[in-house]
Amino acid sequence: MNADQIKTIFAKMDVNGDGSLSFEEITEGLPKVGIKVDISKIKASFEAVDTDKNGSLDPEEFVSFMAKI
Ligand SMILES: [Ca+2]
Ligand SMILES: [Ca+2]
Repeated sequence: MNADQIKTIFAKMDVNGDGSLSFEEITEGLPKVGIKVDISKIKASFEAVDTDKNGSLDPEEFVSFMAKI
């Protein structure tokens, strides 16, 4: 998956348009882009890449997230 594809997925999943992805947006959004969700795995990856611990993923954190799942 390249940077453009990840950017497109990010925009699709950012339902409230605040420029970051909450845990809910991730769990609800991944199935929509054809990615199977395993909640425990997603939660672990989410926490691992949320480096500023603000409970949501900015585009940069999301790139790390996509590399993990
Ligand atoms: Ca959002
Ligand atoms: Ca964050």
